[in-house]
Amino acid sequence: MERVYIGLGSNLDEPQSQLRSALDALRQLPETQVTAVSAFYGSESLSPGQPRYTNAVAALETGLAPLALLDSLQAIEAAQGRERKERWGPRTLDLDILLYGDQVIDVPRLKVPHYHMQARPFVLYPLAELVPESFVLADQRPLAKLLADCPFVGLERL
Ligand code: J1D
Repeated sequence: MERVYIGLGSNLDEPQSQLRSALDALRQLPETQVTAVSAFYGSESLSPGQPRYTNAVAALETGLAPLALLDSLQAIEAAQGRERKERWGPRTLDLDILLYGDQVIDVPRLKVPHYHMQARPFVLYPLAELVPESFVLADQRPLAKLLADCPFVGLERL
């Protein structure tokens, strides 16, 4: 079993309900337990002109291999009506693998630690709720350093 952190995001069709449904779906995955969930956070979209996002982070213990887990997450996104029209467009549900145990993964479909997480307060602050203060990412970056470089600006704890 590996400890995995999943980033959840939504800015369409009642985002908080989308996140709750996604958490229920994560709880149904085989060989998987959801062990902790952060608070939900509201923030403006990084891409202008979109509705506000709701984001959270969940901790999982899973026996699913990384790409099997990614397949499962994409199936949950599809089931909740995500349309992949625009890469950075509004979304009913976005599920990202932030961290997968202490593995560093760099294949075309999957980059772990997630390649945008260091610049995203709506990922780092909920993650910080679930890990010890001394937490170090698989690529050896201390979470405290990433937090210091990414101020808690524009985040609303819901
Ligand atoms: C694709 O990336 C998938 O097809 C995967 O194959 C691949 N991928 C690579 N590594 C992955 C990993 N570790 N986990 C999951 N998929 C991985 C997915 S993708 C990636 N898209 C780019 C995004 C989606 N989010 C947004 O665009 N503002 C706020 N406040 N909150 C948000 O959540 N999200 C945004 C934007 C619009 C930038 N602004 C936001 C938020 O990053 O192509 O979806």
